[in-house]
Amino acid sequence: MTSQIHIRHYQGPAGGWGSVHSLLRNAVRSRARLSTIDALLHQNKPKGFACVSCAWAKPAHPHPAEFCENGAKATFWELTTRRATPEFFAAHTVSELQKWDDYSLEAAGRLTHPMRYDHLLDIYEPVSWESAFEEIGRELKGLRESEPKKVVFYASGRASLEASYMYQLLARLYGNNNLPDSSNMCHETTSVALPEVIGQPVGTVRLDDFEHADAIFFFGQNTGSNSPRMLHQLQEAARRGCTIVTFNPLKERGLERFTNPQNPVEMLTGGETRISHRYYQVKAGGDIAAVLGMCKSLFEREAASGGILDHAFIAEHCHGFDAFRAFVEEQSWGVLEKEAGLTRDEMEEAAAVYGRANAVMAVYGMGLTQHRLGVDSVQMLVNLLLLRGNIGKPGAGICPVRGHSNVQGQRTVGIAEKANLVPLERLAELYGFDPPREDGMTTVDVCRGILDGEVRAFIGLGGNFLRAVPDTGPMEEAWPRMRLTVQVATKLNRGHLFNGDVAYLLPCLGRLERDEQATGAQVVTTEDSTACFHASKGRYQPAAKHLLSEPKIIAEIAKAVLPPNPLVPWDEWVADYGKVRDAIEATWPETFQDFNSRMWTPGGFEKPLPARKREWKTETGKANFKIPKALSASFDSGTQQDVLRLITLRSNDQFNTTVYGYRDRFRGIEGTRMVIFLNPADMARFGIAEGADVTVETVSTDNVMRSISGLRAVPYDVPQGCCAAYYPECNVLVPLWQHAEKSKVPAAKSVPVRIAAAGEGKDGVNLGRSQVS
Ligand SMILES: Nc1nc2c(c(=O)[nH]1)N[C@H]1C(S)=C(S)[C@@H](COP(=O)(O)OP(=O)(O)OC[C@H]3O[C@@H](n4cnc5c(=O)[nH]c(N)nc54)[C@H](O)[C@@H]3O)O[C@H]1N2
Ligand SMILES: Nc1nc2c(c(=O)[nH]1)N[C@H]1C(S)=C(S)[C@@H](COP(=O)(O)OP(=O)(O)OC[C@H]3O[C@@H](n4cnc5c(=O)[nH]c(N)nc54)[C@H](O)[C@@H]3O)O[C@H]1N2
Ligand SMILES: [Mo]
Repeated sequence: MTSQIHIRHYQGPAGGWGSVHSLLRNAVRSRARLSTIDALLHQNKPKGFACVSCAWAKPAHPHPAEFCENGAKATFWELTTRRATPEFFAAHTVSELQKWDDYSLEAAGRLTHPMRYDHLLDIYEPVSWESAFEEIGRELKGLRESEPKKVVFYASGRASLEASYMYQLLARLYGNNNLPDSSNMCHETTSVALPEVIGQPVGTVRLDDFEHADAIFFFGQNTGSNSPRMLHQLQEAARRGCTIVTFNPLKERGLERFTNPQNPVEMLTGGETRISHRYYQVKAGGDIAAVLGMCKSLFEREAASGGILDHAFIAEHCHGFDAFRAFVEEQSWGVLEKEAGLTRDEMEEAAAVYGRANAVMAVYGMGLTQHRLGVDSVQMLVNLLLLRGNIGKPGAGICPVRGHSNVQGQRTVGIAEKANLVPLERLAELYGFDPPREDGMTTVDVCRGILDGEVRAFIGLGGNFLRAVPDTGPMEEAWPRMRLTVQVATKLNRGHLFNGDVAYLLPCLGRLERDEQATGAQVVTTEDSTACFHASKGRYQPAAKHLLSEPKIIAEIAKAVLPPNPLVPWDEWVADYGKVRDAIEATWPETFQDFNSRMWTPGGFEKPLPARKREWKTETGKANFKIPKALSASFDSGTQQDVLRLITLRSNDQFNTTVYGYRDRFRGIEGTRMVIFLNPADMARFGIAEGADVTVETVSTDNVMRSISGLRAVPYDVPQGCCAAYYPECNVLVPLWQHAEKSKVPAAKSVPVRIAAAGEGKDGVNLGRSQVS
């Protein structure tokens, strides 16, 4: 950790020498194995492994080095030589570890032994796998007899298709559909929004569409930090003359300009490519209004001179057009300007770019999905695309950028709390049981259940649930009231430091490691953001000899809990993951036909996407125009002038709750994460000096005081009335009940806050834990 905080304007492009320096720094700080360089050369390659960082598509003809700065960081930290051994746990009580920050916990290194929490000694103690499975089995069996619906099976989006399939089957055989995953905090909004309007839960864009797009519109997705490999496609598109337009409250460097670190000429000459031709700093939650403004302008131009709308497409393929047009025409520019935080000229200018382009792609991320009206925001973007037939033709389409490297795939193979998304009849037939038919719990439901004492056991297949969810304070307090908590993980995190009566921390292999089972080295598969499936083969020696694979751990828990069922061959599946793929194929024959041979297809094999072919699996059989419920996706602050919209987001030096360092290069922050980015006019209005130490509190009517102190005020180019700070530190401020209306994704991009107090700037860094009172 650095003891100085530096805040300075970063002049460089995304990529470039900055990314090379960052890579080298992380190689040293993570204490990665020497073999990591070799590892990077196999990352995202047809016979190599799928990166453990983001879910961006993996091309059929990859670059010699198909990795990015942040993917490499994830690899370094996974192949670290540091180990969190039983000696480590003996030396630190869990109460002591609760005082550590996220970075220090991650830096403890890879877990090596199965551990059980001893409440009396307040430490984790090593145990044998046999005794762990025996006790977990006993506890779960007991709960299954009395309260099978009170057990939760959470998955973070990293586990393979094979592990995920086994996990969902375990939950359903156990007796519930309580299968939330990280997607419930992320793109569940997409999974709810898109089926209603285009009849499929995932995007329609494939990698080669980037070669044909005339314009690409970005909404609330920070490519440079969170899916940097996409910058290659964007750079090529921009050079070809494709116009790139961004809507984002913050000026994100990766969307401004990029130097390809793998291009020696660019690196040596300082060459860089401008990425966005237009950059609109929309207000947080202002996208519905901004897109409506674009639509209004398109209708006006159509009325004036025609030639703008794709009438043939609308007539043949769409439903609800007339009502949508009437709604758009009713809107007044004044109100749209206020809600979007953009001028009429800006919205008309964006509409003109859209109207000129033959093929348009709309890309989006958490800036749309994590809002109260996130579903409406996504559907509004689809409305825009439909006006000119921009779905189902080359170079066009909707492109949600998924987060975790297999989060989309987990849903595809049945990790879903919504029963109707899963072919339960097929499962019933294949495995001779009566699967539970009612919906299970979402992430928000699980949190409520834990707060109310309703949830009795939590099994976590990866992730850091407790740190990723809203209302950190009350959640940490309630968590230990559970009877059983089991975490399957590669690294120690804060979520492992709050424990039920019986608590286990089970270490597993990572995806980069060799996974030897009875029939030899195993291969796993994942699905990327463009709905392509890839094989991934681990190459490296496991971090410790006691690690088990995720499929093995799931199978052992299943065998310890469930009565024997000859139709569910847990041991055979573990011996040969190819047999799990056969079972996946048997469950979804259309999607996974010839799974075991096609998984090696360079670039992945494609999941059928009906909307790409203009087949609409919606209730109307058409693509639906949808009228948004309101003009702002955010809360309504009424006349309260001092309420700001807080955006919680990621730095360039983290993967979700995993903090790799204290350097957010693009935003010019170094040495701390305890900052708040404020508009200079708001700082002046509230009398906050640059570098001042501020306390921020949530504005709410539920009588719960949520606040965080010790955030340094950083003047930043963010719209007035909006501010931004890092997740997960600021999760203390996010109320659990503030979530997307239809998808229940926490509304982490628009928390109503007030600056409660501003003190003097302090020297050094304040990394104090956030307080909830
Ligand atoms: N290196 C790295 N890669 C990652 C991750 C990581 O933590 N680190 N996380 C992974 C995961 S799980 C996910 S889901 C993705 C997340 O990747 P992103 O979707 O990029 O998520 P955030 O970093 O939260 O940033 C969201 C962006 O939306 C903008 N924004 C906020 N509010 C609004 C709004 O109202 N309107 C608009 N138009 N923009 C807004 C913010 O300024 C920010 O640029 O990345 C994945 N990849
Ligand atoms: N305020 C706010 N909150 C947010 C967000 C936000 O933008 N703002 N973003 C939300 C989003 S998009 C997401 S996806 C969630 C993330 O929520 P999670 O997915 O629950 O959290 P991660 O931080 O990705 O989990 C990291 C942990 O996963 C474990 N792990 C890593 N690799 C493996 C593996 O191969 N196997 C196993 N078993 N374990 C592994 C390690 O122990 C590591 O510490 O957070 C959400 N929370
Ligand atoms: Mo995510």
